[in-house]
Amino acid sequence: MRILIAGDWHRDAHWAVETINAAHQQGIQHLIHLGDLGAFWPTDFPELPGRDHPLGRAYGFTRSLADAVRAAKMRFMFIDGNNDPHEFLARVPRSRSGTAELMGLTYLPRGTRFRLGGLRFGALGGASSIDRAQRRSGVDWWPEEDVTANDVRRLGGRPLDVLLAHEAPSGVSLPFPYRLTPDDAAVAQRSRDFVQQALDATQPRLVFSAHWHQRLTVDVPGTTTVLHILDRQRRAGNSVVFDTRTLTVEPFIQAPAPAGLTTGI
Ligand SMILES: [Mn+2]
Repeated sequence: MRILIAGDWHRDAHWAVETINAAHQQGIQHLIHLGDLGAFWPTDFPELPGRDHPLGRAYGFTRSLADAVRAAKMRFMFIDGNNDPHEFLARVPRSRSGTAELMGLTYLPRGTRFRLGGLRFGALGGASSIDRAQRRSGVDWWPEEDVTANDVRRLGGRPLDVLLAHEAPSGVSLPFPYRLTPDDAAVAQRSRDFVQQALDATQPRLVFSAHWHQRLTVDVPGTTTVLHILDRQRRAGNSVVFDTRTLTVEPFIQAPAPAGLTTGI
């Protein structure tokens, strides 16, 4: 089975629709998104501010995404990043398998385990926003964004083949494209340490991360795990094709969008 893995779309409807359509054209029926998707953002539900689960009344990015996924008959799964509506996602009822089904999209809460293509997957979303000083709590930032010890506990220690995280494990040193204040660096380090703890406990063959807006493939020191970090939207390294049979990870070649493609905004 080939799975498209992507992350950090940041509510970019045009990019989302283009990527989903391109994957569909290439016969890919599964997409896993690594967070900072921005679906179910409060402003996509202007008629029902603060209400629970206003499904079917979404506008903007959430509408465009759900419509594209439905048209492509794709199975679309996502974990949370930092820039995701954590308060809303926490309230959505869970299915028996622990996922949350919303408008044809499947949210994988932190600690969710599932099987796909014969492999054992684990989900561990979350990260800290380095620009949180410019954001407003409950409007475009939620304090639940950071990875916690409880999240790691919920995931548990049984072995995994693939760990899906938004943040990158702390055992890998990254070339940071941003200047972090000491406070921000300390907060980011905590989330990264928790992802590393989950990695050490579950010993996956592969970890997919996002968040740092760069494309990297690196062996995690002291482990047999290979880490793939994906770039943000509108960059060549934003998505990869993961083959569950061969465990290979290939670049996703995305043809330019046809003229007149609607973004649905
Ligand atoms: Mn992020």
